[in-house]
Amino acid sequence: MTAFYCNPVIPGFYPDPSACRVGDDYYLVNSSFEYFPGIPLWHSRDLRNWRQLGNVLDRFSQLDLEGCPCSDGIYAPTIRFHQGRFYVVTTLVQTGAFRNFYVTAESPAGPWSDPVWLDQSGIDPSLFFASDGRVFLQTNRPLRFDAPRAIYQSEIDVATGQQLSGPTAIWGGTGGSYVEGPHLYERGGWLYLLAAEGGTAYGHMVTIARSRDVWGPYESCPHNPILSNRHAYEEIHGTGHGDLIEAADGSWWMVHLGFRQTVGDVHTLGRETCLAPVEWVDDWPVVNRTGTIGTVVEATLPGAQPKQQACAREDFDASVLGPLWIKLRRPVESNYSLTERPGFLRLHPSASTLDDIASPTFLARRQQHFHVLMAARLDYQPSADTDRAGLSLLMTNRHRYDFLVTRRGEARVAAVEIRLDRIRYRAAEWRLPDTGPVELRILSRKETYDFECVAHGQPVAPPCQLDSRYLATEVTGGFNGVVVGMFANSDAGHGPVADFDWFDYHPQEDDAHIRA
Ligand code: 6LW
Repeated sequence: MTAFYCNPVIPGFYPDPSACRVGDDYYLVNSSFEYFPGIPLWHSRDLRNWRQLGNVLDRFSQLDLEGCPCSDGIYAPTIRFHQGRFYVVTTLVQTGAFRNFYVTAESPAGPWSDPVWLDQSGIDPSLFFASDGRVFLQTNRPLRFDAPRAIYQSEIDVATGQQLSGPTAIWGGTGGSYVEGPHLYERGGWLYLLAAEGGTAYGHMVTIARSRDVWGPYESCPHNPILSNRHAYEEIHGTGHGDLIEAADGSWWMVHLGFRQTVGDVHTLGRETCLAPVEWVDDWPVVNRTGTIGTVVEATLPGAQPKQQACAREDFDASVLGPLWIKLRRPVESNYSLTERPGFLRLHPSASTLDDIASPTFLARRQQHFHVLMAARLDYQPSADTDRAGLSLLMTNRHRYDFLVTRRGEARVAAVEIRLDRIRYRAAEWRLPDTGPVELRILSRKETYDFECVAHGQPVAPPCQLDSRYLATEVTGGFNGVVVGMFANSDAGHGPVADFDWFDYHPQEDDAHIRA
């Protein structure tokens, strides 16, 4: 029987995947940049259906993102399991420094330790536990611009993080730009060094080299790059930054990132987690037979796991939020309450706004589907035109669409505002009834967002439509994808609270294959 699965396996802004296996269980982590908590952690038994267990960095003693610009913060983590302990190693990019650290846990659900800081800088750290007990750290080029671009390695004492040898260049790649994303594996007497090259955009690729010795010399695979969609006719582009994994049944796989284009050859949802089958031929890996990957892949998965039903409505009845919810930088936790008004998420307004590199009141999740209805029911009585609460589709602090309730003089109004660098204007404004909750509904399609406001069960006006492509990475730059969230701010932070009764995220029919 022919079996198929669909990519991406984790849609939306979940880049730089790294995975490890413990028995029949697989664990996967992603980058998280300026969002808190950091490093989403997933579990699967078939490598295709992933359930988020939590976040690795969930307290300020592990992660303080105060003042962190967009797309700085937590870069590409690696997860490994060794002798009963999980290790996640990552980079904190802050104020021009690239500092690496790892945290450990006995259970992937946590608690994870406080950081153990490493001496070697450079991004994309990975740990290799050699069979003789030694532990090696790989990164891209440490921050010394006189050093050649290459993968660098040091030996470390993994109990303390202490560096036992200086970082040494072990492989310069195949000539592509941005040699990064290293991982080292042992198989059949060979050491394999995987890398990403070409930069994390349309020229992205995965390359590999092998050696008998951990320090090299490394011999490049004759069919490098082993994965790249740079010349492929596929909806998925930018495939790269992979991690190899041997499944419980002996089959091999690669998790890697890729992004799906929307109209106009741009992408808005960020870089997503994909899965590719791997075979070994002459002791070299061959990825998905062709070295390219698509949205539909012919392969038999290495296990079975029930499909996860996406929960469409968050009704804020529980006392804690699920792990998918994220906030900006170093959130002020007292601005968020699930208990002050039971059954509601109460947001206390911040003085800072989504324009600021600060920690404004904002609770968000990633937009994972092109075709999705995102909506919230908001009970809010603004008392001045500086009181603002609602939904935001946010790519960066300078690139977003706000859908908010505010005041214009005597009138309570809903408005759709465009924030694109210096281009800022109100695309629509509707007068609202003076009192009562309103529903803010955003219908996303590949090319558009429709904003519709409903009060007392009736739309207050026909929807306002905006083109989605101005939020694309090709416009905004950076490493992120669009998130959708609830916000509240006011002058000096003294305005009224905003009560959200529920938040809906309903993927529409067209994306059924992604959830199948
Ligand atoms: C990551 C680098 C990359 O550290 O983008 O896709 C950087 N590759 O390896 C940020 O995600």
